[in-house]
Amino acid sequence: MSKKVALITGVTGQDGAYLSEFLLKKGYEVHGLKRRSSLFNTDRIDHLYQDPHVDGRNFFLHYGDMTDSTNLIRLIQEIQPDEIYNLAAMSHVHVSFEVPEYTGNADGLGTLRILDAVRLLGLEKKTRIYQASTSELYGKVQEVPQSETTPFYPRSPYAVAKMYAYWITVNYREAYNMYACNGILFNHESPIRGETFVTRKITRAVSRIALGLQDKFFLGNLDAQRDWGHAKDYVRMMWMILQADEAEDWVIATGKTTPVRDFVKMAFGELGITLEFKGEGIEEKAYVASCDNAEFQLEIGKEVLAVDPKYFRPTEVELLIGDASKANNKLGWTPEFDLSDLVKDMMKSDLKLMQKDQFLKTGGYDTLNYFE
Ligand code: NDP
Ligand code: GDR
Repeated sequence: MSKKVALITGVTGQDGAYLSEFLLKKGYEVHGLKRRSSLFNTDRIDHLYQDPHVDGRNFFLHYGDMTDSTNLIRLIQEIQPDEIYNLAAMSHVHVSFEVPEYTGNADGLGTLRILDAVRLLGLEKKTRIYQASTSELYGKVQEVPQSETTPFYPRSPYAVAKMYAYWITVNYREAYNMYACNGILFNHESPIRGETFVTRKITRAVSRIALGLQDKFFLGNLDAQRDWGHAKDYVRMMWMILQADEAEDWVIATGKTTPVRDFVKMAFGELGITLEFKGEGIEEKAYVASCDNAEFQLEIGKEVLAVDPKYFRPTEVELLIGDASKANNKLGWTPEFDLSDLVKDMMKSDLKLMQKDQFLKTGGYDTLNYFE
């Protein structure tokens, strides 16, 4: 049997990297769409790179952009994928308030461009499409836990763009009998999560504070509650969705929710540090209450966290908790990682990364000034 061919948009992102690894292990030929940027943007997939001069490659990168239809049509024509995983997006909810039109173009219309390219090229019967939908669609709380039947109420330009993407995927499935599915994924994180999402911002800052590289850090809404899973479990489900007999839409979540504040406590807890939170709203702060680890010289009573309203969003999504029983019952999906495994994995990796920074600092190699 010939190899299956997959195209992953957003291959340089967190999920793109894990999914590439997963599909390569399954024997796929994997093609990834990456943007041209003035700095290298392939850190997460550099370990998968294969020398173009060597025969038998199964991982290929192509320049492209979700805002460029001609590029997408040409690539899909050349690649003739059996499966497309549409993961590319301007994925930061807060930033989408700053760049709403671009977000609509890349995240909303970008999805249409993929679907329509498949239709134009007559690949409706060959190519299966996975659309990276999101729990942000639920937005303002209508019911908990949120499932495939919960009504949507998007609360950001990002979520509104993703709502267009969700429905255009359903529409193309119904109108043209295409195999196109939405995975409505709740937040999923990992050691390679983007540094400006809250979990990674926390694990990086906690590691730096413990090592004395930073004094304190600032967050926004500490009360927001998220259903956090591990990206490794979630990319497995993306693949399972496209192997199902019927094209359908699926919620993927752990079914447990946790406030941002508790994630902070868990991250410090990994290093044997406990915190005391005092004050309310924008006055809330966290102080070191105890430190059981002799490796870290943290003074008891030291302020390590404060709230900065600049991280508040104009409209917030307060509570997300997903009900993945459909995926569980029909596809047999259950997550292997729980939140404490996730925090452990992220803290282990960020502590190591920051120890490397500390080492460079001690050696005097941390400040290379190109402009001297
Ligand atoms: P990341 O932000 O880590 O990755 C996004 C990817 O999209 C990057 O490869 C980025 O490229 C690429 N990209 C952005 N804009 C464009 C564009 N205009 N053209 C081509 N590529 C573009 O996101 P995640 O991996 O975390 O998420 C993957 C997808 O799943 C996204 O669509 C996200 O919205 C969605 N999602 C994520 C969830 C999560 O918790 N992680 C939950 C639910 C949905 P570059 O590296 O150059 O920036
Ligand atoms: P989210 O993730 O908006 O859920 O979108 P993010 O980690 O950015 O925020 C989660 C919650 O934490 C609160 N928060 C902060 N967030 C950030 N980024 N920075 C802070 O300093 C901070 N302080 C508090 C936020 O207000 C929010 O309530 C992610 C993305 O991956 C989307 O692409 C994806 O669709 C959804 O998850 C599911």
